This record gives sequence, C-alpha cells and structure tokens, in this order.
Amino acid sequence: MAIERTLSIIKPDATRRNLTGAINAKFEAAGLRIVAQKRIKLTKEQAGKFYEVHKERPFYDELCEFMSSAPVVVQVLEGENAIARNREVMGATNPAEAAEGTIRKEFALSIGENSVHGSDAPETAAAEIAFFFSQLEIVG
Ligand code: DAT
Ligand code: MG
Repeated sequence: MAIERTLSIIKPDATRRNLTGAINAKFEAAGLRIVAQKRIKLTKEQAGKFYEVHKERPFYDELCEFMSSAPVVVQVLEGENAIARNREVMGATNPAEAAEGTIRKEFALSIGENSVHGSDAPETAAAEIAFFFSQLEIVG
C-alpha cells in the first residue's frame, strides 16, 4: 500500500460543538497524520466552487449555505492508503447508516450536517488539497 494524502474538512456542525480535537483524535488513532491544518470561514461562493461536482443535486444550495455558516477546519491527512482509510474512519454519508465507532456515527447530526468531508479518490484528493493548500503549507 502506498502512502497517500487526502483532503479532510471538519464541517460547521462539528466546529460549532467544539469537536475538532475529538475528531482529530479519531484520525490519529487510525494512523492518519495531520500534515497541514487551518481554520477558515468559507463564503457561500467558495463552498459552491468546492462542491461544484454536486451543483445539479437538489441539496446543493443547502449544502453551500451550511458549509459557509460557521468556521471549518481544512486539513491534509497522510498515511498508508489514506484516502480509503479516512473514508472508513468517517463512516457512511448518512449517519443512520454509519458503522459503530465512526466519526459520523458518533458525531453527525444528519445526512447534511455530517461533521466531516473526505476526498473519495486520488484525483479528487489532489485537486481538493490544491484548492486549500500550497505545497509550502504541507509538512509531512
Ligand atoms: P460524502 O460526503 O460522504 O462524500 P457525497 O459526496 O455524496 O457524500 O455528498 C457530499 C455532501 O452533500 C454530504 O457529505 C452531505 C451532502 N448530502 C449528500 N447527500 C445528501 C442528501 N440526500 N441530503 C442532504 N445533503 C446531502
Ligand atoms: Mg463526496
């Protein structure tokens, strides 16, 4: 298995409830290293650009509104098979379907307010990391 990097976002529902540390502990316990991290507040336009792939979906406007409603913590996670491993730690999109011990099972409020984002493939990970970070900001 290769060492990979993936883009993670701790979403507004989680930053509002002061869950950044609890979520980061889950990543670290799973062997994912936080090699870049910053807390930012997205505009609705920036959220819209990040989630452009979903622009035809019925929940797009609500998603962009939510993602710009409070600060987020954007981060680069690094480790063995990091993209798939992070998706495992996150759990299913809908917390009602998420496995025990996953972030979404423990912390998500709903399918929309589901605490974390994680890239889903090597190509999206590269593009999403570049959306938020310069190479200088990533320290492995
Ligand atoms: P994931 O975040 O697990 O990769 P996704 O890429 O399909 O899921 O969707 C992106 C986000 O959009 C998701 O985290 C929350 C929101 N979303 C997805 N499906 C939704 C739905 N049916 N209703 C409301 N929001 C939804
Ligand atoms: Mg997705």
